Amino acid sequence: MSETPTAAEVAAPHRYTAALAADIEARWQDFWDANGTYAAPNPSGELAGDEAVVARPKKFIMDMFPYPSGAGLHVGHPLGYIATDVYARYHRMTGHNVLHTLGFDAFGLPAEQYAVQTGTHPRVSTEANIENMKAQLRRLGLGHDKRRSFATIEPEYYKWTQWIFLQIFNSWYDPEAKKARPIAELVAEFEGGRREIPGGRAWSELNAVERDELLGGYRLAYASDAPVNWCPGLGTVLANEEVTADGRSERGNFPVFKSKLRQWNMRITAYADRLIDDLDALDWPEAIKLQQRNWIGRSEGARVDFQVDGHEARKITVFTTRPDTLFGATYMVLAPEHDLIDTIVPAEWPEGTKDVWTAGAGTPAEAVAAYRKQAQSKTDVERQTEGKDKTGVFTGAYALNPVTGERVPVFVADYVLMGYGTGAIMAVPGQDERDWEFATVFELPIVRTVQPPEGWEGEAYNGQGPAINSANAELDLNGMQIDEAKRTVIAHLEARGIGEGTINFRLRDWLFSRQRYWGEPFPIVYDENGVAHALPESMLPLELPEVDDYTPRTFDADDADTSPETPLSRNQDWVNVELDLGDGPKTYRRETNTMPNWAGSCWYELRYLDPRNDEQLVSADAERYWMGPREGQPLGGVDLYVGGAEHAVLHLLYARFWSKVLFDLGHISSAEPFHKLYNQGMIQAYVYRDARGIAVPAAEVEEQGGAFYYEGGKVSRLLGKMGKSLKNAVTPDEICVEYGADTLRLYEMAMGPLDVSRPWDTRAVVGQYRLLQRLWRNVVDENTGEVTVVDAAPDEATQRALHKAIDGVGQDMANLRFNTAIAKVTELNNLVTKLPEVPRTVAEGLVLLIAPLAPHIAEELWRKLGHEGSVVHADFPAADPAYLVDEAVTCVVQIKGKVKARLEVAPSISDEELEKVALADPAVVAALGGAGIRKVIVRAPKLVNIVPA
Ligand code: ANZ
Repeated sequence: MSETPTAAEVAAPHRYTAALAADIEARWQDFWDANGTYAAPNPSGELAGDEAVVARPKKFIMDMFPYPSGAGLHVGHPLGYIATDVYARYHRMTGHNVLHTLGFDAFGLPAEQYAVQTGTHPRVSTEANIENMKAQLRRLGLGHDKRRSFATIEPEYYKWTQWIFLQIFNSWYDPEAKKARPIAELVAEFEGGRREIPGGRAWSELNAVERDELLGGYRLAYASDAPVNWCPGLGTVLANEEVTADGRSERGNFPVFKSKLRQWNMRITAYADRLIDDLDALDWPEAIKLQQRNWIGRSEGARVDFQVDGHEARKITVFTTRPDTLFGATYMVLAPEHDLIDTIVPAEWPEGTKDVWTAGAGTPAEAVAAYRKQAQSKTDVERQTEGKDKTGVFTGAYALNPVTGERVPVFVADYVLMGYGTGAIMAVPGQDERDWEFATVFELPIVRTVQPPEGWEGEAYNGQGPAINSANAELDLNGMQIDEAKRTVIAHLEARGIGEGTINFRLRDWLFSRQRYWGEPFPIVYDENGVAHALPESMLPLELPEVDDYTPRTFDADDADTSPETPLSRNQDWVNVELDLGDGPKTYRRETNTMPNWAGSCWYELRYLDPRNDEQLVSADAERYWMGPREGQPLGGVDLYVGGAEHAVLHLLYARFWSKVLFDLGHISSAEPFHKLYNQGMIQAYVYRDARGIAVPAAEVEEQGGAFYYEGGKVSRLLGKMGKSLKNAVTPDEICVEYGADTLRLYEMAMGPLDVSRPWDTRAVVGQYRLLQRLWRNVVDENTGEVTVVDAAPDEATQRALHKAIDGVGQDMANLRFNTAIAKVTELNNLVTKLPEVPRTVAEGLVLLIAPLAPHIAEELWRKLGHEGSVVHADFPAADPAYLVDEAVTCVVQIKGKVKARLEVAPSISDEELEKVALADPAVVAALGGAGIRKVIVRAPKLVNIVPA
């Protein structure tokens, strides 16, 4: 935009231009801030407000809050923010109390990595990024209640993240009550002898360490030495959800290894059933529900114990979904990480060992050790890939099949994963494809236990059919179909105490510690015995200490034999702390891991409700009002949550889990955080690459005759993501300068259905700018700036067009169809442009319809039209149903081919109805003169032909 006015601007000084838009937008943004236009009142407390507004139905409309990246926003980011804003504005205008705000998810790796590169403290860079992003967002005219905004790095916020951690740490899941309960109640049950302690000892006989271990097996947050995903390249461990399908870190793309490290976990698996079942009550895209169900992965089956031959006290427990195939279990497999291996491996290869079983090793121990080493470097996915040659070694041990009594060899093989079921399987090559491949390579017996169809040969059969080869003296499955055979076997095993029906989940507990600086410190200290203690609430927040060196210790990305070193551990002054936790002052060691960056986003919706409360994480009143259960939302939750589909199993699963724990413990009334979820599409952009495949700046590419050139060289063009690294980012700031925020908002909403990805095209933005220019001209004289509307009533056709638009736009907005809403507004606006004079009611209707989409120009015009208040709280117009019925059409009534009457009828009239109306018409009655009727031919709605008798 040039500073000097163009000829057109001189000719028409009051035209809607970018300069005028900038002026209007800045003024109204200031007005909104000064007047708290978007402040949503709570029913009580610090944010209490107008009772009449509180009495309205509520709408809590939320975006997935952003990570304040140093790159700032490109035009792809605000797509969802604009959509929720339009939706929120529409609901304000239709009589709702609307809570809409936005905070910042500000802990996380990028700030830390940037800090490592530049030496800037992560807080400093993060706060600067937040300021930058706030300015960018303000420019878009988003109607946020800014009193409710916060960043997760603020100690006043993470105090409550830590507090929730302690709630989780101090509770256990009671499978009978099917809910979390305080750990103190469990201790009381142990103490009072109402609950048996495994091993049969009394609570009073246990020392502190034993008690801690016992309770650790119940707590919903617990430390354990399980194998975890260790990423030497990042210097931290990662949750399963943060590891890609090919076994690398989602962030940074480094290799990830299974390594045994003592880490904090969240017992999310206790909630597996409820996390699946409660999906039914949620209004979420089916695809996301399915992803969650698959991720949780509920499988019904059985656990079966196999006695290890020659080891009275040792048994191998397997999980199987096909207990009916037990007679066909001809060998067993343990995962390479399985604990039992070392205890069952004999010194020598036993008699009968085949050469292919030993991998050429001299002893079973050597074979197993070498095989384990090799397996460690493979990812779970590589290990499970179908069609891969099956590998493994014999452990030298045998187990006894509990129904055939046969000795079956026990192998170690990496196609069995430690993290699933029991980490051990009974192998049934007759029915399982993987086992068939393995049995073939290792020359193991194959026994079919389900009758395959005729001609089925050379491969496993996993279809339906009657059981065969499945009988002993006490149990006969032969002839049974699979389901009946399963039930029968399970009953048989349960009666003998060697197995039971069980449900297994793919979901693992959530690994909750990270070896990073930039995260929430754990409110945990350890005593001299290594027993973990919760810090008392009065010591929260436990602030992240200032350190000189917050660099995480990273390692050679491929070196699995490393272990993490936390930045906080280098700070001994902070680590060692004298505390009185009730038994006198003692020295404790602080936990030096930090929480994963998911922690802050697990509960932020609750804090929006009551952001400055330092007594409670949220007041009961505010929580019940905004989130509580109601009709159609039996589990409560946010009314609309918009964000990308990439969060299907991370954030959305974790947040649901935390909600359920808080709900169980009575802190909140909503068992689900997000009632309605909507995934917006992505804004894509063209990526131009040179001959080497390197992205070149998209803005500098020129098109000539259908080909693309950069600095004279030909480049290729493909649709891809928008972003700095692909050199194709367009910022909202540039578009605001060129056209104004209202145009940008309209363009983003007009690009297509909200849930569909769409390519950005800067050249097309001007179309929406022209819409606003025409709207402006329909109300304001471009030369004088005077309002030109007249008080005359609109004609019938305009009235119909207006009410049709009102009806359609309202429905579209209520259903997030903003692109079609804009099409309807455009159509009406174009029609109004052709009127000789614009009636006030039509102009006002147009302004109100566009107000949620283009709020600044709507405010300006509303004010110019003489209204005192803000258009934000004006009523959205209501359509008059009288104008919605279609216009009448003329029907010709003939008698013997001669026109006798013309009738005005509805276009949708039926043949029967039309015939009745025609025969009752006075002109027709007169023309018939009492003659009878032989025949009536009806072609609704246009023609009735009567043939008299
Ligand atoms: C015997 C059997 C016979 C099996 C048969 C399948 C078919 P889902 O449905 O995914 O739960 N399995 C159990 N634990 C395993 C582990 N840690 N790593 C790899 N495989 C494992 O699959 C459960 C089935 O996968 C189990 O049932 C077991 O093989 C295998 F005709 O047992 B089955």
